Amino acid sequence: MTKKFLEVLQRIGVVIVILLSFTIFIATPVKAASLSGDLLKQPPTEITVSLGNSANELKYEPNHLELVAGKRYKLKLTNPSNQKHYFTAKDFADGIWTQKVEAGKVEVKGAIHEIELKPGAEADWVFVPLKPGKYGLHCPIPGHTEAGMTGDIVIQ
Ligand SMILES: [Cu+2]
Repeated sequence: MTKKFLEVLQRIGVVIVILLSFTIFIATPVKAASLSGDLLKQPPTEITVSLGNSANELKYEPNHLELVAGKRYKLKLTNPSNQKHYFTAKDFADGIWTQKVEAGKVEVKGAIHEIELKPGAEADWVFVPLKPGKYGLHCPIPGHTEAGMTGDIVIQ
């Protein structure tokens, strides 16, 4: 009698564990979906980065960014210099979720790995950092990286 009762209890225990596993399995994607819905309503933190400057120095201003994973950002890129520059940070781009890049009247949705700004151009990159780490940034135009057009982006 007692032995049988214990067996029944064990079976119920197993069923409860299985049910709990299913609940976690099913609940996780739903939670992620509502999280991203909330994120899109979150006003983005704006950060402006200048590619070069009006004195045509080969540098980013600022050249160090600190971001927090899971927050929404609008990175405002500008090029006040008289030559084109790139914002190239491929590993960083792999570690974020890009919502869109806006430039003029155009919005580009989805993953972006590199942005080129011609003289006087502006572009807004809206994204959510996901993967913590320290990532390099550079301008691959010959001579620019060597002249100091580099930076780093930290995701905490
Ligand atoms: Cu450059």
